[in-house]
Amino acid sequence: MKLKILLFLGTLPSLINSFFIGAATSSYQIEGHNSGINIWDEFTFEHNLHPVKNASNHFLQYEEDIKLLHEMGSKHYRFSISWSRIMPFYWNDIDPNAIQFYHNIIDECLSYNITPYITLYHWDLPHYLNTESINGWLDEEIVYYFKEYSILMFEEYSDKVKHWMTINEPLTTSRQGYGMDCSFAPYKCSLENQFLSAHYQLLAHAHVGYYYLNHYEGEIGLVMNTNWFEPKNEESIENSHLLMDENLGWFLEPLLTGMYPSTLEKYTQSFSFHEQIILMNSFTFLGINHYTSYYIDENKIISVDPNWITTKANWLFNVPFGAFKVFNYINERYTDTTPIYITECGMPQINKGLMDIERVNYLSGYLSEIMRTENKNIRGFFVWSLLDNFEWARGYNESFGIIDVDYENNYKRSPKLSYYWLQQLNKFILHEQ
Ligand code: PNW
Repeated sequence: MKLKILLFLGTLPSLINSFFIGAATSSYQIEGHNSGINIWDEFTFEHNLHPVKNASNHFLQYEEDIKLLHEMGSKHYRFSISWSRIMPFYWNDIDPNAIQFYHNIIDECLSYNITPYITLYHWDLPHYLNTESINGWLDEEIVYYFKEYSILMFEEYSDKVKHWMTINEPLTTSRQGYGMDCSFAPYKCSLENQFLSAHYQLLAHAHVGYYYLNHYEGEIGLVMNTNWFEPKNEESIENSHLLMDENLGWFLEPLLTGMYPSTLEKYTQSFSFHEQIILMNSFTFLGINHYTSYYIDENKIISVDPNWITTKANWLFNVPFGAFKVFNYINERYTDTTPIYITECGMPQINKGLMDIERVNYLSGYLSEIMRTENKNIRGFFVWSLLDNFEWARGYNESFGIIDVDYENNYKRSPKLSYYWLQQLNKFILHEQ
Protein backbone atom coordinates (compact mmCIF):
# COMPACT_ATOMS: atom_id res chain seq x y z
CA MET A 1 0.00 0.00 0.00
CA LYS A 2 2.82 2.38 0.91
CA LEU A 3 4.37 1.74 -2.46
CA LYS A 4 1.12 2.52 -4.23
CA ILE A 5 0.82 5.88 -2.47
CA LEU A 6 4.41 6.75 -3.28
CA LEU A 7 3.98 5.77 -6.90
CA PHE A 8 0.95 7.92 -7.08
CA LEU A 9 2.57 10.97 -5.56
CA GLY A 10 5.34 10.68 -8.12
CA THR A 11 2.87 11.47 -10.89
CA LEU A 12 1.26 14.48 -9.28
CA PRO A 13 3.24 17.49 -10.49
CA SER A 14 1.68 17.88 -13.96
CA LEU A 15 -1.65 19.25 -12.74
CA ILE A 16 -0.89 20.02 -9.16
CA ASN A 17 -0.75 23.79 -9.34
CA SER A 18 -4.39 24.12 -10.17
CA PHE A 19 -5.89 20.90 -8.87
CA PHE A 20 -8.01 20.15 -5.80
CA ILE A 21 -9.66 17.15 -4.20
CA GLY A 22 -13.04 17.73 -2.58
CA ALA A 23 -16.07 15.58 -1.85
CA ALA A 24 -19.63 15.37 -3.16
CA THR A 25 -23.05 14.44 -1.79
CA SER A 26 -26.68 14.90 -2.76
CA SER A 27 -29.57 16.01 -0.59
CA TYR A 28 -31.98 13.09 -0.85
CA GLN A 29 -29.22 10.57 -0.36
CA ILE A 30 -28.01 11.97 2.96
CA GLU A 31 -30.30 14.54 4.58
CA GLY A 32 -33.38 12.72 5.86
CA HIS A 33 -36.14 14.63 7.71
CA ASN A 34 -37.94 15.56 4.50
CA SER A 35 -41.34 17.18 4.71
CA GLY A 36 -42.98 17.18 1.26
CA ILE A 37 -43.06 14.21 -1.10
CA ASN A 38 -40.80 13.82 -4.10
CA ILE A 39 -40.64 11.19 -6.84
CA TRP A 40 -38.10 9.15 -4.90
CA ASP A 41 -40.34 8.92 -1.85
CA GLU A 42 -43.01 7.52 -4.12
CA PHE A 43 -40.58 5.15 -5.79
CA THR A 44 -39.14 3.72 -2.60
CA PHE A 45 -42.61 3.30 -1.15
CA GLU A 46 -44.00 1.60 -4.24
CA HIS A 47 -41.02 -0.71 -4.60
CA ASN A 48 -40.98 -1.40 -0.91
CA LEU A 49 -37.31 -0.56 -1.03
CA HIS A 50 -36.01 0.72 2.22
CA PRO A 51 -36.94 2.95 5.09
CA VAL A 52 -35.45 6.19 3.78
CA LYS A 53 -36.81 8.24 6.59
CA ASN A 54 -33.66 9.89 7.73
CA ALA A 55 -31.07 8.77 5.17
CA SER A 56 -27.67 9.59 6.75
CA ASN A 57 -29.26 12.10 9.12
CA HIS A 58 -27.20 14.91 7.62
CA PHE A 59 -30.07 17.29 8.28
CA LEU A 60 -29.20 17.10 11.98
CA GLN A 61 -25.50 16.27 11.67
CA TYR A 62 -24.34 18.65 8.96
CA GLU A 63 -22.00 20.51 11.31
CA GLU A 64 -20.14 17.33 12.16
CA ASP A 65 -20.00 16.32 8.49
CA ILE A 66 -18.60 19.62 7.28
CA LYS A 67 -16.08 19.59 10.11
CA LEU A 68 -14.95 16.15 8.97
CA LEU A 69 -14.58 17.44 5.43
CA HIS A 70 -12.52 20.33 6.76
CA GLU A 71 -10.35 17.98 8.79
CA MET A 72 -9.72 15.98 5.64
CA GLY A 73 -8.10 19.11 4.26
CA SER A 74 -10.70 19.71 1.56
CA LYS A 75 -11.56 23.21 0.51
CA HIS A 76 -14.33 22.22 -1.91
CA TYR A 77 -17.72 20.66 -1.21
CA ARG A 78 -20.33 19.71 -3.82
CA PHE A 79 -23.83 19.23 -2.40
CA SER A 80 -27.35 19.69 -3.70
CA ILE A 81 -30.40 21.65 -2.68
CA SER A 82 -33.58 19.64 -2.43
CA TRP A 83 -36.26 21.27 -4.53
CA SER A 84 -38.91 19.33 -2.61
CA ARG A 85 -37.56 20.53 0.72
CA ILE A 86 -37.62 24.17 -0.43
CA MET A 87 -41.18 23.87 -1.81
CA PRO A 88 -42.56 20.79 -0.07
CA PHE A 89 -46.30 20.70 -0.71
CA TYR A 90 -47.19 22.78 -3.72
CA TRP A 91 -45.61 25.10 -6.20
CA ASN A 92 -44.17 28.26 -4.66
CA ASP A 93 -45.06 27.17 -1.13
CA ILE A 94 -41.65 28.03 0.26
CA ASP A 95 -40.53 26.60 3.57
CA PRO A 96 -38.43 29.24 5.38
CA ASN A 97 -36.82 26.53 7.50
CA ALA A 98 -35.53 24.85 4.38
CA ILE A 99 -34.14 28.14 3.09
CA GLN A 100 -32.42 28.60 6.44
CA PHE A 101 -31.09 25.03 6.43
CA TYR A 102 -29.10 25.63 3.24
CA HIS A 103 -27.90 28.99 4.57
CA ASN A 104 -26.59 27.08 7.57
CA ILE A 105 -24.76 24.58 5.38
CA ILE A 106 -23.25 27.32 3.24
CA ASP A 107 -22.23 29.36 6.29
CA GLU A 108 -20.71 26.32 7.93
CA CYS A 109 -18.63 25.69 4.79
CA LEU A 110 -17.54 29.31 4.58
CA SER A 111 -16.51 29.34 8.23
CA TYR A 112 -13.89 26.71 7.32
CA ASN A 113 -12.98 28.41 4.08
CA ILE A 114 -14.61 25.56 2.14
CA THR A 115 -16.02 26.68 -1.23
CA PRO A 116 -19.60 25.46 -1.81
CA TYR A 117 -20.51 23.99 -5.22
CA ILE A 118 -24.29 23.70 -5.34
CA THR A 119 -26.26 21.33 -7.57
CA LEU A 120 -29.77 22.69 -8.08
CA TYR A 121 -31.35 19.39 -9.06
CA HIS A 122 -30.13 15.96 -8.01
CA TRP A 123 -33.22 13.90 -8.84
CA ASP A 124 -35.63 14.86 -6.01
CA LEU A 125 -38.44 16.25 -8.17
CA PRO A 126 -41.41 17.41 -6.06
CA HIS A 127 -44.45 15.18 -6.34
CA TYR A 128 -46.73 18.00 -7.55
CA LEU A 129 -44.54 18.39 -10.65
CA ASN A 130 -45.02 14.75 -11.56
CA THR A 131 -48.78 14.48 -11.87
CA GLU A 132 -51.37 14.28 -14.60
CA SER A 133 -51.32 18.03 -15.12
CA ILE A 134 -47.53 18.54 -15.01
CA ASN A 135 -45.78 15.50 -16.31
CA GLY A 136 -42.28 15.90 -14.84
CA TRP A 137 -39.41 16.01 -17.33
CA LEU A 138 -41.78 15.05 -20.15
CA ASP A 139 -43.59 18.35 -19.89
CA GLU A 140 -42.34 21.48 -21.60
CA GLU A 141 -43.56 23.53 -18.64
CA ILE A 142 -40.92 21.95 -16.42
CA VAL A 143 -38.44 24.32 -18.04
CA TYR A 144 -40.36 27.26 -16.62
CA TYR A 145 -40.69 25.68 -13.17
CA PHE A 146 -37.02 24.78 -12.98
CA LYS A 147 -36.02 28.28 -14.02
CA GLU A 148 -38.26 29.97 -11.45
CA TYR A 149 -37.03 27.69 -8.67
CA SER A 150 -33.41 28.28 -9.70
CA ILE A 151 -33.85 32.06 -9.78
CA LEU A 152 -35.19 31.89 -6.26
CA MET A 153 -32.08 29.97 -5.20
CA PHE A 154 -29.80 32.49 -6.91
CA GLU A 155 -31.59 35.39 -5.23
CA GLU A 156 -31.22 33.71 -1.87
CA TYR A 157 -27.69 32.34 -1.99
CA SER A 158 -25.69 33.91 -4.81
CA ASP A 159 -23.96 36.42 -2.54
CA LYS A 160 -22.25 33.53 -0.83
CA VAL A 161 -22.15 30.90 -3.58
CA LYS A 162 -20.29 31.45 -6.86
CA HIS A 163 -20.21 27.89 -8.22
CA TRP A 164 -23.43 26.32 -9.47
CA MET A 165 -24.44 23.12 -11.20
CA THR A 166 -27.87 22.91 -12.75
CA ILE A 167 -28.88 19.27 -13.23
CA ASN A 168 -27.15 16.09 -12.13
CA GLU A 169 -26.77 13.35 -14.75
CA PRO A 170 -29.59 14.01 -17.21
CA LEU A 171 -28.44 10.81 -18.94
CA THR A 172 -29.32 8.70 -15.90
CA THR A 173 -32.71 10.37 -15.48
CA SER A 174 -33.52 9.91 -19.17
CA ARG A 175 -32.27 6.35 -19.47
CA GLN A 176 -33.26 4.98 -16.10
CA GLY A 177 -36.23 7.12 -15.12
CA TYR A 178 -37.85 7.65 -18.52
CA GLY A 179 -36.11 5.31 -20.93
CA MET A 180 -34.85 1.96 -21.96
CA ASP A 181 -32.93 1.09 -18.76
CA CYS A 182 -36.10 1.62 -16.73
CA SER A 183 -35.15 1.26 -13.06
CA PHE A 184 -35.44 4.70 -11.43
CA ALA A 185 -38.15 7.17 -10.48
CA PRO A 186 -40.46 8.26 -11.99
CA TYR A 187 -40.58 5.00 -13.96
CA LYS A 188 -42.28 6.39 -17.09
CA CYS A 189 -40.32 4.54 -19.65
CA SER A 190 -40.39 4.47 -23.44
CA LEU A 191 -37.95 5.30 -26.20
CA GLU A 192 -39.87 8.46 -26.96
CA ASN A 193 -39.83 9.54 -23.31
CA GLN A 194 -36.12 8.87 -23.09
CA PHE A 195 -35.38 11.49 -25.72
CA LEU A 196 -38.09 13.92 -24.70
CA SER A 197 -36.95 14.04 -21.05
CA ALA A 198 -33.39 14.66 -22.22
CA HIS A 199 -34.58 17.50 -24.44
CA TYR A 200 -36.37 19.29 -21.62
CA GLN A 201 -33.53 18.73 -19.17
CA LEU A 202 -31.17 20.32 -21.68
CA LEU A 203 -33.51 23.26 -22.21
CA ALA A 204 -34.04 23.67 -18.47
CA HIS A 205 -30.29 23.70 -17.92
CA ALA A 206 -29.83 26.13 -20.80
CA HIS A 207 -32.39 28.66 -19.61
CA VAL A 208 -31.05 28.62 -16.06
CA GLY A 209 -27.38 28.76 -17.03
CA TYR A 210 -27.99 31.56 -19.52
CA TYR A 211 -29.99 33.52 -16.96
CA TYR A 212 -27.35 33.10 -14.29
CA LEU A 213 -24.51 34.22 -16.52
CA ASN A 214 -26.49 37.29 -17.58
CA HIS A 215 -27.37 38.34 -14.04
CA TYR A 216 -24.62 37.15 -11.73
CA GLU A 217 -20.87 36.85 -11.47
CA GLY A 218 -19.87 33.26 -10.95
CA GLU A 219 -19.66 29.97 -12.74
CA ILE A 220 -22.26 27.43 -13.73
CA GLY A 221 -22.37 24.11 -15.57
CA LEU A 222 -24.29 20.91 -16.28
CA VAL A 223 -23.20 17.65 -14.62
CA MET A 224 -22.95 14.88 -17.20
CA ASN A 225 -21.90 11.28 -16.66
CA THR A 226 -20.08 8.96 -18.96
CA ASN A 227 -18.39 5.60 -18.96
CA TRP A 228 -15.50 4.93 -21.28
CA PHE A 229 -16.17 2.39 -24.05
CA GLU A 230 -12.89 0.84 -25.10
CA PRO A 231 -12.93 -0.57 -28.65
CA LYS A 232 -11.98 -4.26 -28.64
CA ASN A 233 -10.21 -3.97 -31.97
CA GLU A 234 -9.82 -1.66 -34.97
CA GLU A 235 -13.23 -2.67 -36.34
CA SER A 236 -14.95 -1.52 -33.14
CA ILE A 237 -13.73 2.06 -33.07
CA GLU A 238 -16.81 3.39 -34.81
CA ASN A 239 -19.05 1.66 -32.27
CA SER A 240 -17.03 3.18 -29.46
CA HIS A 241 -17.68 6.64 -30.95
CA LEU A 242 -21.35 5.78 -31.26
CA LEU A 243 -21.61 4.79 -27.61
CA MET A 244 -19.78 7.93 -26.55
CA ASP A 245 -22.35 9.89 -28.61
CA GLU A 246 -25.18 8.06 -26.87
CA ASN A 247 -23.74 8.73 -23.42
CA LEU A 248 -21.85 11.98 -23.45
CA GLY A 249 -22.32 13.59 -26.87
CA TRP A 250 -26.09 13.47 -26.41
CA PHE A 251 -25.76 16.21 -23.78
CA LEU A 252 -22.37 17.73 -24.49
CA GLU A 253 -22.75 18.42 -28.21
CA PRO A 254 -25.89 20.54 -27.75
CA LEU A 255 -23.96 22.68 -25.26
CA LEU A 256 -20.96 23.08 -27.55
CA THR A 257 -22.67 23.25 -30.94
CA GLY A 258 -26.40 23.71 -30.35
CA MET A 259 -27.05 20.36 -32.03
CA TYR A 260 -27.43 16.74 -31.05
CA PRO A 261 -24.86 14.28 -32.44
CA SER A 262 -25.76 13.36 -36.02
CA THR A 263 -25.78 9.68 -35.00
CA LEU A 264 -28.83 10.36 -32.79
CA GLU A 265 -30.73 12.28 -35.47
CA LYS A 266 -33.49 9.74 -35.89
CA TYR A 267 -34.49 10.03 -32.23
CA THR A 268 -34.00 13.70 -31.49
CA GLN A 269 -35.79 16.90 -32.36
CA SER A 270 -33.76 19.92 -33.31
CA PHE A 271 -33.27 23.08 -31.29
CA SER A 272 -34.52 26.42 -32.58
CA PHE A 273 -31.96 29.11 -33.36
CA HIS A 274 -32.87 30.91 -30.14
CA GLU A 275 -32.47 27.71 -28.11
CA GLN A 276 -29.11 27.07 -29.73
CA ILE A 277 -27.85 30.48 -28.66
CA ILE A 278 -29.03 29.90 -25.12
CA LEU A 279 -27.53 26.40 -24.96
CA MET A 280 -24.16 27.54 -26.17
CA ASN A 281 -24.08 30.39 -23.66
CA SER A 282 -25.31 28.48 -20.65
CA PHE A 283 -22.12 27.23 -19.00
CA THR A 284 -18.62 28.14 -17.99
CA PHE A 285 -17.47 24.60 -17.17
CA LEU A 286 -18.37 20.95 -17.72
CA GLY A 287 -19.14 18.71 -14.77
CA ILE A 288 -18.21 15.11 -15.54
CA ASN A 289 -19.08 12.10 -13.38
CA HIS A 290 -16.93 9.13 -14.30
CA TYR A 291 -16.98 5.76 -12.59
CA THR A 292 -16.21 2.87 -14.91
CA SER A 293 -15.48 1.46 -18.38
CA TYR A 294 -16.52 -1.37 -20.69
CA TYR A 295 -15.29 -2.99 -23.87
CA ILE A 296 -17.31 -2.63 -27.04
CA ASP A 297 -16.91 -4.88 -30.07
CA GLU A 298 -17.66 -4.64 -33.78
CA ASN A 299 -21.20 -6.00 -33.20
CA LYS A 300 -21.92 -3.42 -30.51
CA ILE A 301 -21.69 -6.07 -27.78
CA ILE A 302 -20.57 -4.66 -24.46
CA SER A 303 -18.30 -6.72 -22.21
CA VAL A 304 -15.83 -6.45 -19.35
CA ASP A 305 -12.41 -7.94 -18.81
CA PRO A 306 -12.69 -10.79 -16.27
CA ASN A 307 -9.51 -9.49 -14.67
CA TRP A 308 -10.99 -6.12 -13.81
CA ILE A 309 -11.56 -5.65 -10.11
CA THR A 310 -15.25 -5.80 -9.23
CA THR A 311 -17.09 -3.71 -6.63
CA LYS A 312 -20.35 -4.03 -4.73
CA ALA A 313 -22.17 -2.38 -7.67
CA ASN A 314 -22.65 -4.82 -10.54
CA TRP A 315 -22.13 -2.04 -13.12
CA LEU A 316 -18.96 -0.61 -11.63
CA PHE A 317 -15.49 -2.04 -12.32
CA ASN A 318 -12.16 -0.57 -11.28
CA VAL A 319 -10.68 0.44 -14.65
CA PRO A 320 -8.19 3.29 -14.15
CA PHE A 321 -7.05 3.41 -17.76
CA GLY A 322 -10.62 4.34 -18.76
CA ALA A 323 -10.28 7.60 -16.82
CA PHE A 324 -7.17 8.42 -18.83
CA LYS A 325 -8.95 7.64 -22.09
CA VAL A 326 -12.19 9.43 -21.35
CA PHE A 327 -10.58 12.76 -20.48
CA ASN A 328 -8.25 12.54 -23.46
CA TYR A 329 -11.27 11.83 -25.62
CA ILE A 330 -13.12 14.89 -24.31
CA ASN A 331 -10.02 16.94 -25.00
CA GLU A 332 -9.56 15.67 -28.54
CA ARG A 333 -13.11 15.22 -29.68
CA TYR A 334 -15.10 17.94 -27.92
CA THR A 335 -13.19 20.79 -26.30
CA ASP A 336 -9.66 21.57 -25.23
CA THR A 337 -10.52 24.92 -23.68
CA THR A 338 -13.54 24.48 -21.39
CA PRO A 339 -12.75 24.02 -17.68
CA ILE A 340 -13.77 20.65 -16.29
CA TYR A 341 -14.63 19.47 -12.81
CA ILE A 342 -14.75 15.77 -12.16
CA THR A 343 -17.93 16.08 -10.15
CA GLU A 344 -18.17 12.43 -9.04
CA CYS A 345 -15.84 9.44 -8.96
CA GLY A 346 -15.80 6.62 -6.43
CA MET A 347 -16.94 3.08 -5.69
CA PRO A 348 -18.84 0.95 -3.17
CA GLN A 349 -16.68 -1.51 -1.29
CA ILE A 350 -17.72 -5.15 -1.16
CA ASN A 351 -17.66 -5.38 2.63
CA LYS A 352 -18.88 -2.56 4.80
CA GLY A 353 -16.17 -1.48 7.22
CA LEU A 354 -13.43 1.02 7.79
CA MET A 355 -10.52 -0.75 6.08
CA ASP A 356 -11.57 0.19 2.55
CA ILE A 357 -8.30 -0.69 0.87
CA GLU A 358 -10.26 -1.33 -2.35
CA ARG A 359 -11.32 2.31 -2.40
CA VAL A 360 -7.78 3.59 -1.79
CA ASN A 361 -6.64 1.38 -4.64
CA TYR A 362 -9.45 2.65 -6.90
CA LEU A 363 -8.87 6.32 -6.09
CA SER A 364 -5.10 6.13 -6.42
CA GLY A 365 -5.48 4.42 -9.80
CA TYR A 366 -8.04 6.87 -11.14
CA LEU A 367 -6.28 9.96 -9.81
CA SER A 368 -2.94 8.86 -11.28
CA GLU A 369 -4.52 8.33 -14.67
CA ILE A 370 -6.34 11.64 -14.52
CA MET A 371 -3.07 13.38 -13.70
CA ARG A 372 -1.40 12.02 -16.80
CA THR A 373 -4.08 12.83 -19.38
CA GLU A 374 -3.43 15.39 -22.06
CA ASN A 375 -6.44 17.26 -20.74
CA LYS A 376 -5.16 20.39 -19.05
CA ASN A 377 -8.59 21.76 -18.22
CA ILE A 378 -9.37 19.58 -15.22
CA ARG A 379 -9.69 21.87 -12.22
CA GLY A 380 -10.70 19.50 -9.50
CA PHE A 381 -11.99 16.15 -8.37
CA PHE A 382 -14.94 15.51 -6.05
CA VAL A 383 -14.86 12.05 -4.57
CA TRP A 384 -18.24 10.33 -4.43
CA SER A 385 -19.08 10.35 -1.65
CA LEU A 386 -18.39 12.09 1.64
CA LEU A 387 -20.77 9.77 3.52
CA ASP A 388 -22.28 6.34 3.18
CA ASN A 389 -25.76 7.09 1.89
CA PHE A 390 -29.00 6.03 0.25
CA GLU A 391 -27.93 4.60 -3.10
CA TRP A 392 -31.21 5.10 -4.97
CA ALA A 393 -32.81 1.90 -6.28
CA ARG A 394 -30.14 -0.12 -4.47
CA GLY A 395 -31.05 1.26 -1.09
CA TYR A 396 -28.41 1.21 1.63
CA ASN A 397 -26.62 -1.86 0.33
CA GLU A 398 -23.85 -0.01 -1.47
CA SER A 399 -21.49 2.09 0.63
CA PHE A 400 -19.86 4.79 -1.48
CA GLY A 401 -18.72 6.88 1.51
CA ILE A 402 -15.21 7.70 2.62
CA ILE A 403 -16.92 8.09 5.98
CA ASP A 404 -18.92 5.18 7.38
CA VAL A 405 -22.41 5.83 8.75
CA ASP A 406 -23.70 3.38 11.34
CA TYR A 407 -27.45 3.44 10.69
CA GLU A 408 -28.16 1.26 13.71
CA ASN A 409 -26.09 3.28 16.12
CA ASN A 410 -27.33 6.89 16.00
CA TYR A 411 -25.82 7.43 12.58
CA LYS A 412 -22.35 7.43 14.08
CA ARG A 413 -19.70 8.70 11.65
CA SER A 414 -16.35 6.89 11.35
CA PRO A 415 -13.80 7.91 8.75
CA LYS A 416 -12.51 5.06 6.63
CA LEU A 417 -8.94 4.41 5.51
CA SER A 418 -9.63 6.24 2.25
CA TYR A 419 -10.55 9.37 4.22
CA TYR A 420 -7.14 9.36 5.91
CA TRP A 421 -5.44 8.60 2.62
CA LEU A 422 -7.13 11.60 0.98
CA GLN A 423 -6.19 13.69 4.01
CA GLN A 424 -2.52 12.91 3.39
CA LEU A 425 -2.91 13.67 -0.26
CA ASN A 426 -4.56 17.01 0.47
CA LYS A 427 -1.70 17.93 2.80
CA PHE A 428 0.75 17.17 0.05
CA ILE A 429 -1.18 19.10 -2.60
CA LEU A 430 -1.63 22.15 -0.39
CA HIS A 431 2.03 22.04 0.53
CA GLU A 432 3.06 21.93 -3.13
CA GLN A 433 0.71 24.76 -4.05
C1 PNW B 1 -24.57 8.68 -9.82
N1 PNW B 1 -25.12 3.45 -13.63
O1 PNW B 1 -25.56 7.86 -10.33
C2 PNW B 1 -25.34 9.70 -9.02
O2 PNW B 1 -25.09 11.02 -9.41
C3 PNW B 1 -25.21 9.53 -7.54
O3 PNW B 1 -26.31 10.12 -6.93
C4 PNW B 1 -25.02 8.07 -7.21
O4 PNW B 1 -25.05 7.83 -5.84
C5 PNW B 1 -23.69 7.64 -7.80
O5 PNW B 1 -23.64 7.89 -9.18
C6 PNW B 1 -23.34 6.18 -7.59
O6 PNW B 1 -24.24 5.34 -8.24
C7 PNW B 1 -25.36 6.77 -11.12
O7 PNW B 1 -25.89 2.49 -13.41
C8 PNW B 1 -26.26 5.74 -11.00
O8 PNW B 1 -24.29 3.44 -14.58
C9 PNW B 1 -26.17 4.66 -11.82
C10 PNW B 1 -25.19 4.59 -12.80
C11 PNW B 1 -24.27 5.62 -12.93
C12 PNW B 1 -24.36 6.72 -12.08
